[in-house]
Amino acid sequence: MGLKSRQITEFTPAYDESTTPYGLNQFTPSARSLSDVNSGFERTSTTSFSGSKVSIRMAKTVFVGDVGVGKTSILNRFCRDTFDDTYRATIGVDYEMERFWILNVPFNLQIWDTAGQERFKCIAASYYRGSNIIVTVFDASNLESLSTCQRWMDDAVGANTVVPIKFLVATKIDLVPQGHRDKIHQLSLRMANLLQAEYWPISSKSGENVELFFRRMAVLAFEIGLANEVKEGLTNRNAQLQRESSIVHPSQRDSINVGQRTSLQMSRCSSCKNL
Ligand SMILES: Nc1nc2c(ncn2[C@@H]2O[C@H](COP(=O)(O)OP(=O)(O)OP(=O)(O)O)[C@@H](O)[C@H]2O)c(=O)[nH]1
Ligand SMILES: [Mg+2]
Repeated sequence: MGLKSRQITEFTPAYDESTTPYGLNQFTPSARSLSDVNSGFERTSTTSFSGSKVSIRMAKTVFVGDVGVGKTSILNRFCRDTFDDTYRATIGVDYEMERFWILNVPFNLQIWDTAGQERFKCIAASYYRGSNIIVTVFDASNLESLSTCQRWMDDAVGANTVVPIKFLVATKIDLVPQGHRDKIHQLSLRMANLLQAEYWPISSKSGENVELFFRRMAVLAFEIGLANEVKEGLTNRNAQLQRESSIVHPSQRDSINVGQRTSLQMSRCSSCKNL
């Protein structure tokens, strides 16, 4: 569990707004009105939301990528603000939960950190399902790990029925000499474009861009989740309306059978008054 809750009041933009597939760069009116509903809520407890007007929104995030590229280190930097030079392989999967407050609305980022080692592939892959976000990570100082990103992304996305939000993260950028960074960005952006993913260069060692990247994940997942809720609401409402209009009411049946009794055609029985 993360150490602190995080307030987000400003929408976090993409690292490179000209190339991201997710053009959102400000909160939508739906998010703002949700915020208004929650504004009177006391944020003193992290658990007592049931029965109140606040419901916790959540996104499942899965980190994938080659062995040793730096997935666990990203989480250690963000969740605990620590960095360790010693490599300790992840065994199967690890789990973290981070709580954000986005415009006064509680939002949980559920994070699954999978092992890059081939022998854990099966276990790790069993956690891909139901993801809202897939983060494919590569080591910016080892471009071989960039070439496998498509396979990691395809495997993780393929386990889902709805395409998750996709990120491509170049980590360890502290190891890339300044003069080479542009070249790395160009290659990474090309891959991000191929994967239809948003690109972020970060360093867990220096902390560069780590906080911004997580905030970006949270606001995008929050907004896209909200848009889906609205869409589902509309779809359910349309289906309900369709069901209602396809019900042939006894009084309407009469009017169809006895076509000449036009006076009956608009008549309804007493139980329909409120329809
Ligand atoms: N210089 C530098 N080293 C890093 C960075 N991120 C990770 N490392 C180092 O890279 C090694 C591997 O990092 P991990 O985070 O354990 O890699 P992983 O992707 O989780 O590896 P698996 O769990 O085996 O899949 C460790 O020795 C880290 O200290 C970074 O941003 N900069
Ligand atoms: Mg790891």
